[in-house]
Amino acid sequence: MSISLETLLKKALQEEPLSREEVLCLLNLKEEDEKGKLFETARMLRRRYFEESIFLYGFIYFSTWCRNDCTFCYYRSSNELPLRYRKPQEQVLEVSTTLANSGVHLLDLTMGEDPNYFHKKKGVHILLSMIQEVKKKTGLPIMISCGVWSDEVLDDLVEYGADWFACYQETHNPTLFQALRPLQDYNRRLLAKRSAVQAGMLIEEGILSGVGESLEDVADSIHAMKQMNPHQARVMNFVPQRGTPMANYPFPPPDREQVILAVLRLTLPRRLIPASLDVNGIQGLKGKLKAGANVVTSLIPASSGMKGVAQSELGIFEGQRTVGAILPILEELELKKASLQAYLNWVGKQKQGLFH
Ligand code: SAM
Ligand code: MD0
Ligand code: SF4
Repeated sequence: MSISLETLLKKALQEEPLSREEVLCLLNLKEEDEKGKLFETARMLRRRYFEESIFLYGFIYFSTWCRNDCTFCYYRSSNELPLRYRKPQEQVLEVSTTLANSGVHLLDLTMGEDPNYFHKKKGVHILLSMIQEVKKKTGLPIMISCGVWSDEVLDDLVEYGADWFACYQETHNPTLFQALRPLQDYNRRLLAKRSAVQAGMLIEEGILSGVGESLEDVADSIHAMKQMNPHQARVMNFVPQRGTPMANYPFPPPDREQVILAVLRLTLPRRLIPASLDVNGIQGLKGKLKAGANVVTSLIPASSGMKGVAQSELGIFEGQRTVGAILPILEELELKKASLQAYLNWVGKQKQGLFH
């Protein structure tokens, strides 16, 4: 039995759960006007919970060294092309302060699974102290995107000031996961997010689009994310990387990512959904905001010497990944930067929810 798009979107607007078949029907939309209706519904749901307010996340990729060999990532251990760095705490503090002064709501401290921090007890302490100092200096909420850690370290992260734990599954098809993240354990990565919640952190889950997944795989991921109910959920189009086994994969069309993002908004209307500048930079921002995103991520100060992940350079030097550069775009879409207090309230409320 086929169901009309209007009925389906009305159901989503009433926040009735969508079946797998209905999610697939949305993911399959081809006509521009149909996709337009999907995006409009996603925006209505965003407005219901967040009005016109958008949150902004500063991004600090403080070490590009990594022991893993993810096939999609420029910084995989076997890629010899990247010029790698490990920034000293002093510089991390400097960049954090610049970002905080520019008006971001959160600082996302990110690294590869850098053996210097992972393998030695001392390494973990350097990381913990960095978190503590950044928090002390800026007072902003902190997200840690540093790979999979033991439950013991997750507790320490909270103690030293981490508020968020980001760790993307990329796909919820275990076979595809294994191809994307060879030698990493699917369940361990999944369970780390549950442990992070138990430790007292908010969590972010995410998937990649264009890495060989089927639409059924995407529907399964959307279902898995509904079950997990992460505080923030993302999709990012895969950006092919030089020097990697997936270098010749096509760059998926932007609307692939936008449609999945909108379906995520329909599935998790009260959650944060990012529009990352790390996929197609400032040019891609409007489309993602129009599809229902309510966070802009991957803001990087122009002269910081820090890199992005999927787009290690795009728009950074030109200052296109700064608060000042995106404010006019928000205004054009009749959106506005949220107040810091609004963000702190949201995070505080979600944290209270962790213990119920
Ligand atoms: N190293 C940590 C990890 O893997 O969890 C944290 C940082 S990792 C670089 C952050 C995310 O960037 C990955 O989980 C993946 O979703 C995304 N990413 C990496 N390479 C990408 C690419 N080529 N295209 C799109 N997204 C990519
Ligand atoms: C972003 N480049 O938001 C960042 C990164 C990690 N938590 C986030 C993928 O796009
Ligand atoms: Fe390392 Fe993360 Fe890149 Fe994988 S995605 S190679 S874990 S930096």
